[in-house]
Parts: sequence; structure tokens; C-alpha cells
Amino acid sequence: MPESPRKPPGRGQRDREGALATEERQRVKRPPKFKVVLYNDDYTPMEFVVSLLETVFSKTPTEATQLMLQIHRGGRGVAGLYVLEVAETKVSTVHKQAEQRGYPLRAGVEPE
Ligand code: TYC
Repeated sequence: MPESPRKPPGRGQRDREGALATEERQRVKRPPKFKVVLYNDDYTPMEFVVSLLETVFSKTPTEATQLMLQIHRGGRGVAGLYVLEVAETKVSTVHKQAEQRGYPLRAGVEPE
């Protein structure tokens, strides 16, 4: 819809510096998000995966159990959506905790 002529001009029209107005728009853009994907394997105990989904990915016990079963049956599943640095930290936490117990559980990061 065209703007009403009575409406006060927006910031873009008020600013004399076009570059500055552009920068302001970019600064409030949401950063890209990344999926943390968990992969099924034959050895990691179901209870351990459920516990990780609760503690690392803030799932409720019901959500964690349903997601674990979805991964168990389908081969992979999305544990959460985060900005890149947080997603990478989640993957490291999963690998570290699984390795500490000798489980082969794998996780990875994918663009949203
Ligand atoms: N398939 C495993 C088992 O039967 C359970 C499992 C679920 C493992 C999800 C990894 O990401 C996973 N014990």
C-alpha cells in the first residue's frame, strides 16, 4: 500500500546518509540459524540420548523420548536450532559426553 502523505517520514527518508540507514537495517537482521543433527547408531543407550536431549537441548522428558525414538527409527533428527557458535558448542558437548562413556554417538551442524 502507498504511504499516506500525512505520515511522518521513516528513518530511511529522514537520514541524509543512505549508507548509515542501510547499516542500521543490517544491524537488526537476525543472524542465521543452524540445525544440530543427532545420528542414530547401534551402541549408544537410549537412556543416554534421552538424558542428553534433556540436559543439553532443554527438551522435556516426553519430548526427549519421542525425539530419541524418531532418531532411532529414522536414522537422524534435529535436536535444536541455534546461532552457529552455540550449535557448534552443543555438538562438542555431545561428542565429549559420549566419548567419556565410550559411546559412538555423532552429531553435526547444518544450515537451517
Ligand atoms: N539405536 C540406539 C539403541 O538402540 C539408540 C540411539 C538413539 C542411539 C538415538 C543414537 O542418536 C541416537 N540403543
